[in-house]
Amino acid sequence: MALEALIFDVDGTLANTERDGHLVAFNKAFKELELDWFWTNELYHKLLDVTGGQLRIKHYLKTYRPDFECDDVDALAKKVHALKTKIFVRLTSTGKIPLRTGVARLFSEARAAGLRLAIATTTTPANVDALITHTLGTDALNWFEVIGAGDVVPNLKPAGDIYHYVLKQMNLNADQAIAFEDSHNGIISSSDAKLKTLITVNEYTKTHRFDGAMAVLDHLGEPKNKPFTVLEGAQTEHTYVGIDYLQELYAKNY
Ligand code: XBP
Ligand code: MG
Repeated sequence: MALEALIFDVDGTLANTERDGHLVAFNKAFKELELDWFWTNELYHKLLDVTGGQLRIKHYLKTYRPDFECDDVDALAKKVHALKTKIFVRLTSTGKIPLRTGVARLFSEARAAGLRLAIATTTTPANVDALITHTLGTDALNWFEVIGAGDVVPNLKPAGDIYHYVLKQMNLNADQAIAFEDSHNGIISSSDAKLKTLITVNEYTKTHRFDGAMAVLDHLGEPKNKPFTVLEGAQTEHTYVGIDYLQELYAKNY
């Protein structure tokens, strides 16, 4: 078998969308709808255990606001979430949600090397389209053979559904691909589909457990001036995630 494809999570992996985008958008939506809710960064860190914006809102109400009176929590969560998505999409066009270190470079190296690319995320499809378009250009949507997002599958991460879906769409076995994730829920999901996973942590996930990861890095690194640090896994001579490093990981792990 040979490495054929790279499958990327979005939130926290391609960009710090949670801190720079989703949290900001949630709070703006609450304000616009005159709800007396405000999520601090500290609270949001905890709320991230629950994936999916609507489920996160409902979890918040149940756990932190049992006093809040509402006849139809599902309808309210849907309404708040729809507005939050609009705000998030708007935010992506301001340039305030940049891609993480090394992401754009890795996409272009992977394309040049003939690797197939895909996305596997639990976020709303409109968010992915907007982020990719505004950071890489409209044409970049075509770089991804499959964009598996949100509700195309019944169960969000940590369930493995979205990775199973993407592999099936690409007609690939797990041992032909590598997954890129940033969180515990993410690697539980990719591992369920038997994918080996490379982790780049962020401020919300640096204390997570990543059992079974090929390596845990602080970021993907850049060749000239920004080497990555290996936080867990075998040390390497490589200083950034390029095709050679991925082939090294692939050979060691599959
Ligand atoms: C991402 C999420 C998402 C986003 C918001 O998890 O948890 O819920 O926070 O997206 P992962 P929506 O990175 O593991 O895919 O509000 O559109 O659901
Ligand atoms: Mg993520």
